[in-house]
Amino acid sequence: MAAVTYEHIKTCAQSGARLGRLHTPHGTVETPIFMPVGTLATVKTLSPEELEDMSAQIILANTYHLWLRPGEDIVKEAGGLHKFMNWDRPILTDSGGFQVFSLSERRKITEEGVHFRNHINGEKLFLPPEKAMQIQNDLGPDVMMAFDECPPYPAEHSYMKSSVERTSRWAERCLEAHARPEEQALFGIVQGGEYKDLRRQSAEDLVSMNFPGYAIGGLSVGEPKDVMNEMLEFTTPLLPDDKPRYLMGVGSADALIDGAIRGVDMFDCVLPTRIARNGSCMTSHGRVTVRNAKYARDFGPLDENCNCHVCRNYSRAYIRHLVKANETFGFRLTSYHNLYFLLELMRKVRQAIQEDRLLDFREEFFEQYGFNRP
Ligand code: PRF
Ligand code: ZN
Repeated sequence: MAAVTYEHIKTCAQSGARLGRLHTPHGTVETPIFMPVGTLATVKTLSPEELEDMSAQIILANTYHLWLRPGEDIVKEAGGLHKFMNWDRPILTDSGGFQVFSLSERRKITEEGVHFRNHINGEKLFLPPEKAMQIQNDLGPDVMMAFDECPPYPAEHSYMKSSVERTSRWAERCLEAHARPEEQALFGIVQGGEYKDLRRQSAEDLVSMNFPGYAIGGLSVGEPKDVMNEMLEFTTPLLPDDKPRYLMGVGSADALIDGAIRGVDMFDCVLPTRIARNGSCMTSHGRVTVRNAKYARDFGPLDENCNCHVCRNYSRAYIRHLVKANETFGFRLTSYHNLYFLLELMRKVRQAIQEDRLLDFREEFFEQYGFNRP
């Protein structure tokens, strides 16, 4: 029995979006789902108890960061990530490839793996696919990710082709090196940038390797929204219906809805927690930048349509004051609200799929959010 299985419940008759469940060793996740990012085994500013309180079902952590500190050996000795951080719901870890590319300078990609410098102390490091698997086996998440290359946008077709082929060879090496397929699922990552022929090649290569789930990588890297939607529309039908699909690094409200409509089941992004630390809040009427002077005497909630603990108890004026004074509590409040907002959005998306009305929901949501304004 595979460590993680996907149960398809129904397809939305109006939009084609999928409603399902992901069964993992740490419980079941309802899909489509948004996964809060806890890079260093903490979702910045929030406790696991608060995450449970807002009904977070699965969180993400990063191989690269936990390898550098505290080191996967320490996490393993603690009994794995779940015990180490006191979170007993599902965890997914990203493989480190993307983080190496986005954080470190002077990296060199070879067939063997990636040579780069530690972004904290400049020390020389080497990360091959086998090491990314060993680290993730030691960290012990429910879902681990294959080691891939996510080239920058735009990239030449010729470069992208050799990159996709290398990512397929690395995927084989990941499967080979994975020590605990009975306890941890390993997902493959489709690349290919904006090139349909390469997306097809990548998807076919990976599907032939029979992963228990597939991610779509290499999107949301600076391409226009239409390109991302077109690539999703092209790629998801190439993936098996009985396996979960995960769109990596996407977390804006509009992209979550548009991704679900194109058959995506899982999403993650630092966006809600990152913008929270600038005092930016996601609301049913679009972004609210609470630092703005116009909220100085606004004693209403961040979002009058939000039922979160923050919106029920704290005002825009108070949160603005805390954020402007750089008080930690302010960032906790904005982070809590933003994650609650996206988790609640996904709950509404699942309900709309259940009721075969996700396109109607999209219209209503976008109208209020401000996307449809001329
Ligand atoms: N690959 C991996 N992690 C990722 C990405 C990817 O392509 C992206 C792209 N948006 C985010 N995170 N391994
Ligand atoms: Zn709220």
